[in-house]
Amino acid sequence: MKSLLISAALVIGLVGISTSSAPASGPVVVKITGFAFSPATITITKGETVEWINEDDAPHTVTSNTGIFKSPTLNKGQSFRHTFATDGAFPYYCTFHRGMKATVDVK
Ligand SMILES: [Cu+2]
Repeated sequence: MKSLLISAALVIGLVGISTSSAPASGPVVVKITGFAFSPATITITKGETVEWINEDDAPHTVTSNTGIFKSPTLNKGQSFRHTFATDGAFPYYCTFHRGMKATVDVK
């Protein structure tokens, strides 16, 4: 009985966290596929979160040209998120494949 109460408390706690921190619309997804970011240019609203998902067999990174975000190495199926708090254009690339370039425009 005691463990049941603890489990219930944990579930309520998790629900509380997810409803208070998750934006209503969820992250904007950019896929990494075929050695490219897709779509390469996205426009989002300030405060939104972008989630990059690597669908390639090769490892990639999501690395800001100006250092404001920097993912670890993403293997197939792994993802990385960044929330953009200020407006502007944020170019980024993959450290393993310098030809992989893309931009997040925040309005
Ligand atoms: Cu890459």
